[in-house]
Amino acid sequence: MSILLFTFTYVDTKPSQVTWDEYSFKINGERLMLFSGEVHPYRMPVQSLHLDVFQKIKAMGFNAISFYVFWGILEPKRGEISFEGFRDLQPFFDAAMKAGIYLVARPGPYINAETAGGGFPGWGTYTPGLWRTSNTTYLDAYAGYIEAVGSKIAANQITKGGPVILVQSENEYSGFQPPYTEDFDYEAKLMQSLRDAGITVPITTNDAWPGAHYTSVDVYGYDSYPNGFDCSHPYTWLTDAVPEWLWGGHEDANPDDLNAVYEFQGGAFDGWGGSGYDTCAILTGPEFERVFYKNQFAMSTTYLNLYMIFGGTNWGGIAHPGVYTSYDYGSAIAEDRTLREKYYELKLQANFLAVSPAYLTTRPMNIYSTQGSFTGNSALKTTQVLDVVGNKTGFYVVRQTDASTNALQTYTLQLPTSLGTLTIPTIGGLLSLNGKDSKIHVVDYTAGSTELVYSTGEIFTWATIDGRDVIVLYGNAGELHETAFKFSGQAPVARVLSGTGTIKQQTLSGGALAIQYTTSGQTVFQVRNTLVYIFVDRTTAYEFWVLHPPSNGAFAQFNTKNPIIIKGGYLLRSVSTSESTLAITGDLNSTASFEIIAPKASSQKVTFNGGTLTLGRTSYGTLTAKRTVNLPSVTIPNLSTLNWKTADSLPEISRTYSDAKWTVANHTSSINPVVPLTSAVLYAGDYGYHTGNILWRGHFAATGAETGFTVDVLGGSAFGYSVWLDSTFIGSWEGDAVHGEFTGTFNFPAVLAKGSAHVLTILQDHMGYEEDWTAGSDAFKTPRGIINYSFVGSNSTTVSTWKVTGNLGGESYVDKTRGPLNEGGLFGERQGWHLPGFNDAAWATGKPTTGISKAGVSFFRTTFNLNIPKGVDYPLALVVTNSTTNPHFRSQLYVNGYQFGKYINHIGPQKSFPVPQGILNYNGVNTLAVSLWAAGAAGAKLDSLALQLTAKVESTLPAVVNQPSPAWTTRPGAY
Ligand code: IPT
Repeated sequence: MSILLFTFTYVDTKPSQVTWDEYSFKINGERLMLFSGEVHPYRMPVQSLHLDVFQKIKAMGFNAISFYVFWGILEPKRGEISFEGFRDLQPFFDAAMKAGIYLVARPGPYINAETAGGGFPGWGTYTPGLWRTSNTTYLDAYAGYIEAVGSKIAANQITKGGPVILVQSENEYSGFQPPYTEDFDYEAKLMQSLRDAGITVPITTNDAWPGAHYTSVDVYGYDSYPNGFDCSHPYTWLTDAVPEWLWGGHEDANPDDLNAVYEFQGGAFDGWGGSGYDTCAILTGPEFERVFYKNQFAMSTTYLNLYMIFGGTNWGGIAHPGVYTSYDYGSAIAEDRTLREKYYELKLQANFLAVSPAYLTTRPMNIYSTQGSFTGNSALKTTQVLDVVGNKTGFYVVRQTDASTNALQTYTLQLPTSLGTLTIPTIGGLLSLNGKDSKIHVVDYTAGSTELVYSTGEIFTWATIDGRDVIVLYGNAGELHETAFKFSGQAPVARVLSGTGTIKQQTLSGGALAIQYTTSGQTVFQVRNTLVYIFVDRTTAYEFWVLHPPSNGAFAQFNTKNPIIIKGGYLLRSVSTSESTLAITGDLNSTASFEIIAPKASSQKVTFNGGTLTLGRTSYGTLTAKRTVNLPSVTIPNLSTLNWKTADSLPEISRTYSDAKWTVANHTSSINPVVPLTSAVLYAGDYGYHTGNILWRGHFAATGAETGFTVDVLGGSAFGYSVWLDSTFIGSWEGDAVHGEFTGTFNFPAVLAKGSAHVLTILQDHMGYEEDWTAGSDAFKTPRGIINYSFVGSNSTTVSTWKVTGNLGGESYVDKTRGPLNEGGLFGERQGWHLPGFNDAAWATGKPTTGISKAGVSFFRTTFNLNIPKGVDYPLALVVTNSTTNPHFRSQLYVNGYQFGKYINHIGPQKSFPVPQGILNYNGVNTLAVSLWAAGAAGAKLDSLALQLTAKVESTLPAVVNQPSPAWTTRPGAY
């Protein structure tokens, strides 16, 4: 008898490149603060611009980018997955490698993200079985997608020499529609699908709050949006908005992992009829960043992802009904890729954490005992965050108890230090904290060979350059601060080398020199020969950059060693050194005065964007240089004087129009959770039309008794519809910001002859499918179409045939380059009139600012040239003005075939539609097409339409390659 011996060896397949413990992630064994920003590849279709955005994120001191993948655009027809055109993810991965920034991939399958269907494909709306559960119909539905996208992500993992370090499973699997609850089977199966696709890096998930859902992932974490989304009250903060409870939530959910925040509010979305993204940028402005992000640092957060850092654009049909074309999000990097003040504030925080390794092994020591502690002032809360591994350094995060107050508080700090408990400032006076502000004061903090006993002035960065420690400290203008450093031997004396600031100094018993200063402008002082302090006010601190020359090898751009500190410039992207030359690249929007702190040997010569700088030297040895900005003037075409052509885009209402090629809407049942009320199912999605405008035609024979038509149409918030009886317009629901569904009654103009044949034509807007935030709700299946209808005055009238059309081809969409959501069902779109190269010679002359004089839809086309020189970044936007005289119309703006604007005149708020370079051809001809749907009998026009520069920046923007924009070709079978 033989005995079979099985030896089970546990093979740890988890890669050594990404590990973690209760404090932080480690990459290649090294702890790091992962400071990350959210970017969505599909919201920036110009793939060559990813690198620009990534370099900007990296220049802030961030080291990671988190991104969603939108299933619905990759698999618009079940089983046909395409990465064509802007959908190819490889340029996104490659840009991250070039910028030297890690990626966190979030492929869903559910993503939310204010994206149509929350990322689910349109065909999901007629696929049976509950989605976001372990129902096999759903598991089967996503299998192909996860396999395809998973393997693309897998090929770009850090283990394969790529930038991907983490992969998220699901998204906010946190809320469940009763009777459904968290489906552990689904959770396990989805993770397995990701593993099967080749994902080996740690799998994460983002609970909507620390509610301990889906804790079976490797590194659980949570989301937080403490200031909410009401951008119309941008100065209103909740009084208790600063949430200490998140720490306890984290400790309950996953005490063995770091405190990871996979989404923290970086802005806010804005909906139809909203107040606009400038207000969202105020709601989540620099004050918000200081208070709320520092509160996360008070809870030892070592993975922090800001949603969004660059929002981009809901071009085509990307949006769900809750948002409009812009997805600017009020983010640090605006939709036109310019930098908001928020960006510069983040740069201060990210750089501090990047040079504070002691932070990576901290614990908050006094959660819920923060009020009044260390300051004796109950109007303040101070969290003590101690390095419990190094057992030396402390971080004291001070903020207002009432987060919403604007009142200034003064205080002293009683802090335990290596020199005993000190009352700071030790030289007298008081510290102060503005309303809506927060500071991190450090204790026993190491900066090179310098030991700071404490510093109330916040640290921007420090570096040891040529054997000398340079520390950059900052505070609000006019604030009193104190910083003390240890010395041994004879007490040194600090002396001011430059600047208008004065200092007071005093030695402390135990061997420390305390220096008191007021932050304003820039002042430099020196202690012995080895220590240079630069103290600046906040806005001066904004001007500083810390850059690292690339090292060698595959991950050269990820280098964090050999920092070079440079003051000046709108944006500094990179430094490199070769022999004795330091090469800086960056962008300017005004003349720059640089101050460069770099090793002497490698900065004998300094170039900026390739041109040699004339160098000066400060008394304390740093380099100075001036560089005038070069902002060439350009001519932007005046759209109102161009030759415009126009054609009717609603021939469907003419007597001679044939709908023979339309889809017959003849289904008698639907799996849709919204149970059909009509005998023929009139949900556009059930017939494969999932985006843009939808047209319905109902053929009926009159009884002679009908006096009108009542119809209940569902399209999503801000949708509208118009109804024609034969060729006669009988009315519209023009839409408002609130209604996603509306029942309207439309009177017939005259009695219809008994037995006469008629057709009702209904044009409706489809605002995108709803999200599916609550798992088990199947809310994304909410149909778009006709929910119910009846004839007024005649119960017996029946529609003999309903027909429907949306975009040409439906799920077998025509334009594989611009993707499945770019075109809707307007006649002009089905014909390809929005595309470059369409021959409009036979069209009439007519401008969108002349418009149309009746209800209906018109198309307008023109072309123009641009000639914008290289070396600048001059973003452009199509700008409309708001009309009050002809209020009810909807327009779509197409640039070189890409739909980059959906304007609803009477709902708003968006009037400026940024169109990125690469969609716009900056050196050649461009085609602009405009659709205009007038919902009232009087017609409508655009009051104005202009192409405008939104900024002028001299730039080392990486070369922009125009996104392919295939020209019109015959569309076989177009109707
Ligand atoms: C959180 C989602 O995860 C994200 O996809 C996005 O929708 C974001 O919100 C808001 O912009 S959901 C959270 C606000 C409950």
